[in-house]
Amino acid sequence: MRSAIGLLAILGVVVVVGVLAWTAGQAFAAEGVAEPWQLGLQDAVTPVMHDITQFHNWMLGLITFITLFVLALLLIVMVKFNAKANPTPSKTTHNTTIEVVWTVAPILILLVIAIPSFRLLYLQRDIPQADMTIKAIGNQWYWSYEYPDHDDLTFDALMVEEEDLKPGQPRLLATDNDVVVPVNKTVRVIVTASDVIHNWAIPSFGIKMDGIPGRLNETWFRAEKTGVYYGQCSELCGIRHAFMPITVRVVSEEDFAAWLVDAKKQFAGAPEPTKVAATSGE
Ligand SMILES: [Cu+2]
Repeated sequence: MRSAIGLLAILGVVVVVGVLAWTAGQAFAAEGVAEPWQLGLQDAVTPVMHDITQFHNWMLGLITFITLFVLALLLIVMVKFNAKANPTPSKTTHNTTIEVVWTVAPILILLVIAIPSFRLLYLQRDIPQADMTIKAIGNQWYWSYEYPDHDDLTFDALMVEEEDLKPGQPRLLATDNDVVVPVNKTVRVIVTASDVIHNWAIPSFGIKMDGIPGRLNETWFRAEKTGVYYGQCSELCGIRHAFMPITVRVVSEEDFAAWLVDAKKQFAGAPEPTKVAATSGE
């Protein structure tokens, strides 16, 4: 009986945590940045992240249901069929109906998980007709950005050190130069790296893409709301891995045009973008 109570307590905690995460997911989520003690995912601002959130909530519900169902079965077994309550156990070894059910039911459960899961995967992988492209290059330990559609505008984004933070800038997340993109435009992101593997990740966009030296990876987003959204390098890349954040500022189309004019002037003296070595034919 004591072990039964222990098991019950553990399962109780699992259920409580699950239910808390389920109900509190939206209530605690801040925009573009995680809050202390936040439960659940950050607010979605792209179509992909909306689907990820939906899929996550649906899976959490399903898992909670399965956990409760198994808990109920265990309790029935412990109470009804222990040695005291059931001293002469039945010798039954087969029951065709139950065997069919416990084979078919898991197959159906896997199917209803697989279908939305693959749909989500295709949504992420099939990059729609892009309005513009940006290239993110991971370096130890900062990000470089190129805007190939806007005169190859190029700049670096380094973390703002704690003593230099301006009001409103979150610690370890703000950068000196932000990636600026227009709202409601499909942005293709090409991700690569110059030294080791990095990862360009923004939770509220539902993006997490490896930047691999010598390779170009592609992803996309369409931000539906103006605002500032933060992310971090998500591939362990060396001693300052935790200090190469990503700041994306989503602005109106007019503000984007104005920023472009300024940025082209500000970064005019920046060095030429890193070119992949070409075969010279010599
Ligand atoms: Cu990195």
